[in-house]
Amino acid sequence: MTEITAPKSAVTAEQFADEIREQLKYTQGVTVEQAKPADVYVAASTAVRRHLMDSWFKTQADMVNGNTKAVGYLSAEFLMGKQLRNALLNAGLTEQFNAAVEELGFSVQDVVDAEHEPGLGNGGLGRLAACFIDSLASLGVPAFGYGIQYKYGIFEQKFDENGKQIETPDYWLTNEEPWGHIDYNRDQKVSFGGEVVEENGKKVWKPAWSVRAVPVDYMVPGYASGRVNTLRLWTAKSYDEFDLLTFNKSEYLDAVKPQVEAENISKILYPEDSTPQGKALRLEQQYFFVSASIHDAIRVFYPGQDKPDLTTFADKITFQLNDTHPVIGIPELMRVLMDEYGYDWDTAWTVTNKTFNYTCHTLLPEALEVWPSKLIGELLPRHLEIIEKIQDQFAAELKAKGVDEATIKDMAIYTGDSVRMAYLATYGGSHVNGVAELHSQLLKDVTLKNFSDVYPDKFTNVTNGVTPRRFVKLANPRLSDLITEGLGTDKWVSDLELLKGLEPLAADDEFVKKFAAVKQANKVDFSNYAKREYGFDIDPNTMINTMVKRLHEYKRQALKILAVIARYADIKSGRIAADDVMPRTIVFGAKAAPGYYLAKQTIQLINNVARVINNDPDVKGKLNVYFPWNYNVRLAQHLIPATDLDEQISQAGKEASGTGNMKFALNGAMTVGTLDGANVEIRERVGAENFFLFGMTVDEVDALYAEGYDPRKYYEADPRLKAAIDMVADGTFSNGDKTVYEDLVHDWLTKDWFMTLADFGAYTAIQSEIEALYAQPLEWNRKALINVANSGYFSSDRSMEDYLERIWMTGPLK
Ligand code: GPV
Repeated sequence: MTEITAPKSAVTAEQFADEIREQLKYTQGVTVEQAKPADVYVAASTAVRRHLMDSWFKTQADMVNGNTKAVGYLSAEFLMGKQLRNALLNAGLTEQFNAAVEELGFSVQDVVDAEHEPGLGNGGLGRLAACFIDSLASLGVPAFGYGIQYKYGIFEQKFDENGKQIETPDYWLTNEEPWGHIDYNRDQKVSFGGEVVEENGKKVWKPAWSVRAVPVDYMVPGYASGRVNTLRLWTAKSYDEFDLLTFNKSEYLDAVKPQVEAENISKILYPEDSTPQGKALRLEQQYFFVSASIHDAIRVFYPGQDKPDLTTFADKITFQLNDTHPVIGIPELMRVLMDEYGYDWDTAWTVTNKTFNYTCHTLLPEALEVWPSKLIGELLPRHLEIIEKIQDQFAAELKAKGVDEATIKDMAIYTGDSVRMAYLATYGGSHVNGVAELHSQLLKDVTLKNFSDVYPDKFTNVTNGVTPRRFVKLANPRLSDLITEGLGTDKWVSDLELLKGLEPLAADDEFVKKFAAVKQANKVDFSNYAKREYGFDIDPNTMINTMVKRLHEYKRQALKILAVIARYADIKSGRIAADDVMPRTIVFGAKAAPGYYLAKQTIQLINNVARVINNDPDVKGKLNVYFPWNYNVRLAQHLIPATDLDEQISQAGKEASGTGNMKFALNGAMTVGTLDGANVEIRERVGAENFFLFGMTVDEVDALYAEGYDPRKYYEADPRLKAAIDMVADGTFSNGDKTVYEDLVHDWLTKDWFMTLADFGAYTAIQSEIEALYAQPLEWNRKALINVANSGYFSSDRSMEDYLERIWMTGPLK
């Protein structure tokens, strides 16, 4: 007997169909006959939202009335993915929805496809925030996600006829968006500029301009918890719809200017990943959402109180700073406590220090935000004063602790010229965490070493995780059913460590064959999807070998594409007989930051390698390369369950964690990877014999730098590597034009900052091991199943439990 615990609403399919009809008729004003799939999508979404409403109210009431500290997850990005299926799952309405939609004469697929994914994040950091709020709701922990409702999310990626990336705006709000509820009556005023004056011995900030922050609320339904939390995304509106005086002079364009300027603040998501973009608008965005969120939390937790006792603030809510983007919240809370509520500095500092915690997501020093003091002074003059005072206090504290002058200078939060946001976050909050064991260790040993020496107790680790609801249950229904069958229960969806119970089944050939059949069926599905969406002809009987993530030098897509070129040359030159080649389909997915030149060249190269290889009869059926454009959450949900082999090949010591690696392991892909980020922990858990490890370690990388790295040596020493690079240089992938990849090749041969060439030998060497195993499907699938069985740790539910215990010191609502 299989135990089924998934939420199931008592509503029948007929009732749900009636609710959709009502919505269509009374809210949207269309008949069922007139309705398009997009209308039904809006109606069904609104209906599900209504089913969640009572739980949403109850969760808010229990949070405010009870004594459970809430979590405020402050994040510039929430990469949510589509909402409908997830909401249906958590409301227990999936079957009713499917039946109702058919009864109304629509195809379920068409209705689900009508949803436009909100791309309000760049990559791992934004998706992590989405997984975390899903887990908090599922654990029943009261929480707010606080961020920005960008009008334009991450750009839509296209490729031109030369294979170059083209960025086009993502018009995600052009159609009705049923999930976000705009709440004009819970707005906040956010001010900028102006000056600070003294009035009766008190500092008073006289800002020059203000914008209206209006919340747009998204429900965050928990799975089987009965709880629904809130994601509150702020949108910027102008206070002066238009300037009447100007308008009377009929200078129409000038009249609407203030409105345009105010609304610019929440207009676009900066498309950078791991590199700060030093723009005034970005700082405005950061302050905008953080200031509104802090005031919102005071409104929520001290309802109707003119003189709230804010010394208890840190007992009401704990703010997690998702990287440095929201760190301006530290001086903002100081300012609010002192200037708006009259507390003294020390009281304000104690509260602020207790309220904030900081998660660092990088090891790249260039990714830690540093703002010019001048800019902060112009936009937020009072905050700059507070930061200066924090610096004075900090320096005195260090001195008292016996830290030497040089080190105090090295650690400066405020240098005079600039403000280092990571240092401000580390000093201003209670805890700092990295996102995988190795990363947290390197933060202590290298990136924030001085801080860790002085404040060792602040530092901790929480290894990232991913939500099993979206990335297993929704993305991979076949595997989900098989897991439930194997375990005799579906409880694993909210207790992922139960997957461990699958391990004995890896010895059962019949079960392993069922597991293999699931993967094969998923590959067929993906092949059909890729045909429909992209026009690709992917052979589902080949190994699907995937590399999906942002395009970045440190992630080393170049290593993969050079290995593909080398393999192509092996076959072309007859060094390997075509018949001896294990057929592979390589799938890339990656967006490059629009200003990141080498990353964009790499995209162009991948597209052109794909064009040449896919059109070459000599390698037909043996090697194919596809690059579906616009990689996003939706594509991830289709591609990950169909992947046999996943690439996690960053240079050791550069990837903070990675979360794609976790999604693939949970969906029964094998990983080829370096000892970097969370790969280390994945390998520890699934077993070294079930993971394809290659490449230099962090220590080996450091040693090679120290001795002086010369990429050309590797080029000269390895004929296959040389041949591959020469093909890029000689125009093989650019119709004979040698200039197209000149800069890329030059970089490889003279700099190669992330040692792609040095790891090429090890990377190509492990391919024969991979292919030998793939030639034995039963053994391959056995190992892949062992990966699934041992990846339960990588649930974001576990990450949230770690944060609750180590950092937030709170728990589920009673
Ligand atoms: I800093 N990350 C990101 O997506 N954007 C950023 O701006 C920064 C970090 C990523 C890291 O690169 C990943 O290793 C990590 O898994 C992810 O954040 C979530 O922690």
